[in-house]
Amino acid sequence: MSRVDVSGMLLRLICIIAVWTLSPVYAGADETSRPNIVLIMADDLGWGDVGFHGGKALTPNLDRLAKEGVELSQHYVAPVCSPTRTGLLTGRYWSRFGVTTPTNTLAIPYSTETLSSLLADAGYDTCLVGKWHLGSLPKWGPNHFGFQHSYGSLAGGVSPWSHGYKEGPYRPTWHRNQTLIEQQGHVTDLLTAEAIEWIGKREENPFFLYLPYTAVHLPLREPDSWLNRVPSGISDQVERHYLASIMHLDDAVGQVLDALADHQKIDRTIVVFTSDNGGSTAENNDLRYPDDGCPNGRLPGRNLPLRGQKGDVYEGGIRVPTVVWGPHFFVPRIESTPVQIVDWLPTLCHFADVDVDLKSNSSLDGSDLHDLLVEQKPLEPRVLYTAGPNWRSRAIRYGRWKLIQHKTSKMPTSELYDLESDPRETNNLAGTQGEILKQMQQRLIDVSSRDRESVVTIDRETGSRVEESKVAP
Ligand SMILES: [Ca+2]
Repeated sequence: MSRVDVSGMLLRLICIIAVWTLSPVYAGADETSRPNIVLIMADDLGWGDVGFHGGKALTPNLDRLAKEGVELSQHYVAPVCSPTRTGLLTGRYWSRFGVTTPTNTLAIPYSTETLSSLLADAGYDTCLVGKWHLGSLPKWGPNHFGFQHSYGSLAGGVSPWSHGYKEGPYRPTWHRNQTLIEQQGHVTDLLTAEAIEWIGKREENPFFLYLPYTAVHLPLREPDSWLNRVPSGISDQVERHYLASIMHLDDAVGQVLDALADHQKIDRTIVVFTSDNGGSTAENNDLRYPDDGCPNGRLPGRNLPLRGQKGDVYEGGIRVPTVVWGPHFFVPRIESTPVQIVDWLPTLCHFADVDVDLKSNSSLDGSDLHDLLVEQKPLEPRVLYTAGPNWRSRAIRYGRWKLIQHKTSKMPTSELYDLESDPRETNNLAGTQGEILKQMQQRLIDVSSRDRESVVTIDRETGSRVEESKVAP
């Protein structure tokens, strides 16, 4: 054997040992290894609000997840609430359902396969604790979409102590299994207690717990026990409640992790933490919500160094702090491949050994991130598409490039950014990169061609569902 052969063999041996020692123990999905899935979603938590991105609030539990897990440093969602939740549960762009704004009527057809229904059909125990916002009446609730147990707000954010939605037909919204209920307590504590109780009742079946908190959405009023932990140098009352709300949420995440450990479930569990859109600077004491004595003033949602905020298709509106954690599944690292909320359905189904057959199921928009997350295998180049509120702005990401197209009363206007060199979107290259602009505009036309293909039509007078139709975009 030549010297070259020997050194080649040695090199291969070293590589094999390195891969073997660095790889997690996860060895594919079989009946005994199908993981539990806990997907925690914050509401309006901005890129820069968390401790691991330099936020002012201490978030030791989220920081721990980021340190021990895979931080997805370019994870995109919709700029507002219901669209992100539509994308998460269907694996399809919210625009396919015509959903681009927060919506209180039924958002997706009953017949839609969802992450929850797919996992339930595969033998998972399924549960939603938190904010639904894909149909705010009990008849449109989460139990119709594969959740065996549900609890929380059928509508959007709620007042923290009286748990009501905005004035109008959707105000009574606090429910358990689509029956309206009344309870005492702070919304974050109630959701955490229900989640922990449900985890405690699990036996051998793998489970899917979807835990979308209402924190840190307005209106905020935190208990003294959390306000007292905010540094005294911060005097603005809304900021104090905002930071307390983040710490309260962080503590809730820690309690859920503790419950998983206490019940010997944590080794088999994958935890995903994300937010539904960027941070907000809206007025906290929105008078349309029940008066819970919330302080007046604007929220200090922090998306820095990214541009824009909730509602925008700029990075600050759609790029949110996201971690996937599971020491038995993933090697800790920062993964900067651009990924999107629609990817979780195919990805988590892969972990759960549920075949969604991406190749034949052309309606799905998400990609399977399993091999990226577990083996660090690169994804194929692809377009990520974001339709903003009321279609006023739409954006696509392809590789380093981002196109934003605004709909105006006169001419559509375009912005083009090179996110690799300009992640803050300060230098619009639409005027100087004509060829790239043309290619990106064509990609936007292509990806948006299936928009509105699964729209639920609601009779505005009766509020009843008329049809679930396929209409031309
Ligand atoms: Ca939100």
